[in-house]
Amino acid sequence: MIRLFETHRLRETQELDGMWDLTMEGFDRKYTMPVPGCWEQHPDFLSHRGRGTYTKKVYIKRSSDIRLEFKGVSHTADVYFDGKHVVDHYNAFTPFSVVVKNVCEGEHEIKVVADNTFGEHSALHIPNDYYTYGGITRPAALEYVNEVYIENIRFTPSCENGVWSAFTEIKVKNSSDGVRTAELRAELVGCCLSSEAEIEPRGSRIFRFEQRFEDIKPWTPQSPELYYLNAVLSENGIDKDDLIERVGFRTVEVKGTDILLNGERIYLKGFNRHEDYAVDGCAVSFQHMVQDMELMQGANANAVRTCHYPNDERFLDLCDERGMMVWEENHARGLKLDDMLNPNFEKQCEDCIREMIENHYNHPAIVIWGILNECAAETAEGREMYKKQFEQIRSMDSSRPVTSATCRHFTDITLDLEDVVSFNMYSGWYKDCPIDERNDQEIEWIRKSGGDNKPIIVSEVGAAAIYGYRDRSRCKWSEERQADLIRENLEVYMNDPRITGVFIWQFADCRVTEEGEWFATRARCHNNKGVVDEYRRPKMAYDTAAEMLAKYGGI
Ligand code: ADA
Repeated sequence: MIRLFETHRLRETQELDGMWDLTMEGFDRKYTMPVPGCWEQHPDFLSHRGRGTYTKKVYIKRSSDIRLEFKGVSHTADVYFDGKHVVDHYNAFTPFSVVVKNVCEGEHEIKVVADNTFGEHSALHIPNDYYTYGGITRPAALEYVNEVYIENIRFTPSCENGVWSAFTEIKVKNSSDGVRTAELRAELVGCCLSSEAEIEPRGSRIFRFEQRFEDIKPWTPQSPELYYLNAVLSENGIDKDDLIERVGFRTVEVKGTDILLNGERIYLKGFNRHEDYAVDGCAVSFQHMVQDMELMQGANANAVRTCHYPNDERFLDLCDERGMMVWEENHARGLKLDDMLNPNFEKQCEDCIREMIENHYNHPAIVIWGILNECAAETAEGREMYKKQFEQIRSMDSSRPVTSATCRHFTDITLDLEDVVSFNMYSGWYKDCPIDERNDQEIEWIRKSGGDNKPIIVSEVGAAAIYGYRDRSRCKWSEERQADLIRENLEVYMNDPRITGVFIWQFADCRVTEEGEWFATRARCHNNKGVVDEYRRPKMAYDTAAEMLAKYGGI
């Protein structure tokens, strides 16, 4: 399952989930492996870092151009079709696709070489406080595409004096060598659009439409109304391709120190969530995504932060349906300046941001974009990279605010660049200090350092506990102390009118890499700050979080 709704009725799609053959460099036997999935679920590869070659035979039932789409391969993919290299991609967390021209009817082979090794070739996947798995970790599909086809749809809603409008951009690609005339029609909420245009050989054209809508229902966390935008492309009056998008009517803006959704102040309260589940690794199954949603909403969360990378679209679809607001961010965690000066860093970040926004733009649940969690924001060179990435996001999407979670307290020199200031704070865990005093110092510094008159979010707050470790001394690492610290911190942050959101670190325990010496402070080679463990077994802190998130904070 690629998405939670059908994206095509006309274009034929064949999902590539199922068993693929796998050979692993350094291993002399053949394996079969489930896709989507991590190779770490196999007993021979529990902690394997290397290059695995997946192959699958596919039968193409009629000659056609074939579009291959991968929603995520961890962390680098080299893809071959009948032995010919057709595309490569870096980053486990963003989709990529390729069109293979003129494929004849019959049996063909798709080969994917997945690489999860660390080194200079990988500036973002590095030894870290989360695990980089290996494999074809998100769904994949094969599509029969016409030479002229719909590449994507961007939907931008707006509201003026209570009247909703939308700006719809439909990008059509002509992969043939001749000029083609594309006839396009689209339907949304009973309103029909149509247009016709010539497209140059191997070129593309964006069809732009502006519309007003009378009786639509807006998307809100309490009432997440969704609508289908159905685009069909014809040539000479014959329907040849289609694309269905699911959209919501909502606006997000920053006004002084508030974040407004449809003109109303919102208070974001919820969890940081890694895509990691005990036996699934990062290839979290759909039913486990639903379980996570039930548990987070069951704890009165109205928001989730996709720490620290773009998420699986099925989870974002679920957020759209459940009214769970999302802070989605590009892939980066705790990179020092040396890491950011890796020659691959800037392009790998730029590609990740582009792919994140191109693919996730239409999700109404995403209300804010984040970048560069706890990276070198205290340095002049780092500031230039933050500036460039905020500019890239704003050039692609002016409909959402931008932020970055900092831990460079009192030294961060990027607060003036963002729309919303966010900071990570572990008062009582890493530092025993009075929470309220430390909070006052932080906000006073923010206001004097470029963050004046901006919304403030506490993007991380929490403590660790080993599931099942109970201790009446309430010492650190006990479930009792984790619950105490979450209560004490949220009492301060959720009662502070200067703060417009709080994300608990973190929803569930997640695996971390042994490399990079994380083992020393991460018992079990896990980040144990979840309010549930990696099997989603609630700790005492789960109930404390639920109580606090219900008690305080806006909607
Ligand atoms: C940082 C970081 C998180 C996690 C957390 C922790 O704030 O952003 O990814 O590492 O610290 O558990 O200490």
